[in-house]
Amino acid sequence: MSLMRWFARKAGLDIRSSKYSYSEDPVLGFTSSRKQADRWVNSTCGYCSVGCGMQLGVKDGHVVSVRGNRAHPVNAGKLCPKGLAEHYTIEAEGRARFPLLRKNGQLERVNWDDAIGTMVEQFRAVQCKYGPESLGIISTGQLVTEEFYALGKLVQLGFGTRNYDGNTTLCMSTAVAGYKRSFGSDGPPGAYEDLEHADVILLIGANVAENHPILCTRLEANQSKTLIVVDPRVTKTAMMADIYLPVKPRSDLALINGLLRIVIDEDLYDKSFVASHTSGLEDLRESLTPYTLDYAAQITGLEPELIRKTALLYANAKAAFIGWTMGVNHSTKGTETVNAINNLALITGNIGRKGASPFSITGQCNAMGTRETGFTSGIPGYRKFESEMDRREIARLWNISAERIPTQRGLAYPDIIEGAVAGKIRALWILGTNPLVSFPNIDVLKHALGNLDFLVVQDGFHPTPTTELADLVLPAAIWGEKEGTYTNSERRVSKVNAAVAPPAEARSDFDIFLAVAEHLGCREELFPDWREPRDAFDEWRRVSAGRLCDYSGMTYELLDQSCGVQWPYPIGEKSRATASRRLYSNGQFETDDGRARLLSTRWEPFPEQPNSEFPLILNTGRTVEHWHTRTKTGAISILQRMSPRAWLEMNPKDAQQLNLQAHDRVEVISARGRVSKIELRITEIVAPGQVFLPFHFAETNANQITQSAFDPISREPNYKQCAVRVERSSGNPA
Ligand SMILES: Nc1nc2c(c(=O)[nH]1)N[C@H]1C(S)=C(S)[C@@H](COP(=O)(O)OP(=O)(O)OC[C@H]3O[C@@H](n4cnc5c(=O)[nH]c(N)nc54)[C@H](O)[C@@H]3O)O[C@H]1N2
Ligand SMILES: Nc1nc2c(c(=O)[nH]1)N[C@H]1C(S)=C(S)[C@@H](COP(=O)(O)OP(=O)(O)OC[C@H]3O[C@@H](n4cnc5c(=O)[nH]c(N)nc54)[C@H](O)[C@@H]3O)O[C@H]1N2
Ligand code: SF4
Ligand SMILES: [Mo]
Repeated sequence: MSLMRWFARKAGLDIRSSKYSYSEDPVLGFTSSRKQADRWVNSTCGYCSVGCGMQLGVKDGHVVSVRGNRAHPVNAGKLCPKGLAEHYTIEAEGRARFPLLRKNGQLERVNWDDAIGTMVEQFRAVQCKYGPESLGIISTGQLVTEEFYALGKLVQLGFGTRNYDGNTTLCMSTAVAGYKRSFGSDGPPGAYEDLEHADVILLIGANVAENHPILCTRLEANQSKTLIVVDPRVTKTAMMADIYLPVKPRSDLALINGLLRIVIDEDLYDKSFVASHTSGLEDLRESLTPYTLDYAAQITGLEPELIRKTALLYANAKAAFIGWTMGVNHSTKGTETVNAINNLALITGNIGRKGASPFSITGQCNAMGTRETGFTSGIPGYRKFESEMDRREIARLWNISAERIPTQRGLAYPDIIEGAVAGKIRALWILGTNPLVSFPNIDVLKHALGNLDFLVVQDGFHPTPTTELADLVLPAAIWGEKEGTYTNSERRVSKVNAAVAPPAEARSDFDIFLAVAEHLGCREELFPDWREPRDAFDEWRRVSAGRLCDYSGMTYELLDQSCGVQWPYPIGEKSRATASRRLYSNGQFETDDGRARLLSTRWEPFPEQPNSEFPLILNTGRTVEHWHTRTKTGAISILQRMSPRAWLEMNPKDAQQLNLQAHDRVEVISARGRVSKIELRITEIVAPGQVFLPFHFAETNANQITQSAFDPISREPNYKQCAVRVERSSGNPA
């Protein structure tokens, strides 16, 4: 049975028909006639970065159903369980409806004018007293691109602080840093279509079957591929593999360096590509000296023959694709691992061609949008803070003095939190993220937030663990209630449209930013004549013109008609709007000399190795039914029923040694804290010595026990390994 059918059966849904309907609505008990929409609004899914096209069915001012858009090139009408139930988020319980200000310890309703007036007054007071950079902003990958573009200008030019980052640093910053180092710019080079054309597909630390389910349909469509999956856990994706490599945790860098050495030693590399389009081969070759087959086998725990077979398959492929996600990024060696992946693609010439690409599979629906237009770790349009030319160019486009553009980035997310602990960050604006569940080692975060003079949280839901701590809660419109664009993992820009108005007094983030700018007195300067997202999009088209992420040829109308267009799409582009586009097809990279860099990397053991007190390695991650901190999916009963609570996966050998039985309630304890009363699943999905806990559940929060260890280059947390022990909970029947 195909994975999609398996999901559908589990969810009781018919995914084959784009006009699927529940015979009986499993949540509300509607009959299908009650769900028959009067009109359909085209949009794009607001969960993951696959970016499926969908249509929202509206009846009497309510979104009563969704269906996949058959005309959309990404998903051709299919949706995964979260997408199929997405309309329930709009009227879910717990939507934020009114601005709330803390008075005498209680959050009380205020009007918008008072809310934003207070916010601006408090932020300004803190900045006057402690300096402009005492204000921090932590944003997200889940707004529309137009909002990201507006927010960057508002923060850097309006508030004048560089200490601005997002939850993307918990997620994709490693891929971004890796791309910049290897290719001179951010930007995933390939296209989804490559999954159908590659003859070898290597997936490293990417569980697409749970987390990017609609990409599995591409894998299934490619009958002649060899699929190789690298993951310490036998995931649903691993179960689809032709070759499964059960690596020891965080040994990927040793594996890839081992593969690189075989390819070079056995003369299997693409000499002409390397000579014409790369630099650094000799240093790379030298750095690989330690990575003999035996050494790689010892570090990874894999059979030497399996490693060699993988190297030969990859190097001899006509077109090879390497996809990776959080198994790589969530690591203090993440950026180096991405560079090693890029090295492997480069020396075999597997980039810029049909089927051939190194490819970070993005996480959130619009993490790409903030990477392109955001003003956090770079200047909009993949411009660099360090480049005087870039600063001058953007200043000219914005008609401001170049001195106002920072010459280097401010603090990254974990450093903003550290700054608050140290009393340097005194006010914080958190939007579209729920760090009280998602940030590692959350006791540090709680300490940081407790130190603040003023905390603003802007979210579509309230209460959440984070809004509950706010001094001011700003209620935001969510997906289905606002207009703009998302960019998916393959750089496809798709339109997002409003089907209904936000609840009560909630406003779109875009409108909130304009109102804040108005109070700050910089609206006319930063957002001249802006009324709606389209105005931001039109300015962004001009600002991106000539850059790698060139939008200048796109219009809202074109995006609506063609169901999404991949960038670069410069003005006057001749090819079909929907054609697949790849980066670096001409062998020209974004570095000064136009060559991609082959970079030396070094494997190291992960921080916090298991020891006698904490003998097990904790891995954390996701399940198909839930989205992150469950503000949305926790409120949708069909998804909640399929996956109601957290569980801990443990190998039968460890369970036997600890005298634990299936379904026992257990405690998971690290040097930082404990998570209590988790249901035990005894399964060979995890190897002996390792356990796995999903991080979706605030009640049993995995980040109570994860550690504060960050990649030195990208600042991304090492979420995937820390040392723990497991005990039976008290009061549990033995
Ligand atoms: N259903 C669902 N889908 C989602 C999301 C969601 O919350 N729910 N979130 C979205 C977001 S923002 C993201 S970033 C993506 C994340 O998508 P994924 O990266 O696929 O998600 P994870 O489950 O966090 O981790 C992936 C895999 O990394 C493996 N791993 C752990 N340690 C190692 C290691 O040392 N080496 C290797 N090779 N693998 C390792 C884990 O066992 C796990 O199977 O999903 C997106 N899609
Ligand atoms: N242990 C462990 N921790 C992890 C991970 C892991 O694998 N293991 N994964 C990490 C990764 S990759 C990620 S991406 C993060 C995700 O972590 P978070 O970003 O904290 O997770 P979400 O639940 O997606 O939070 C998004 C918030 O935005 C709100 N929201 C939704 N739409 C809108 C909108 O349009 N406007 C506004 N203003 N708000 C909106 C939602 O209600 C929600 O509260 O978690 C990280 N944490
Ligand atoms: S695969 Fe991702 S984009 Fe597609 S329906 Fe599922 S959650 Fe939405
Ligand atoms: Mo993510």
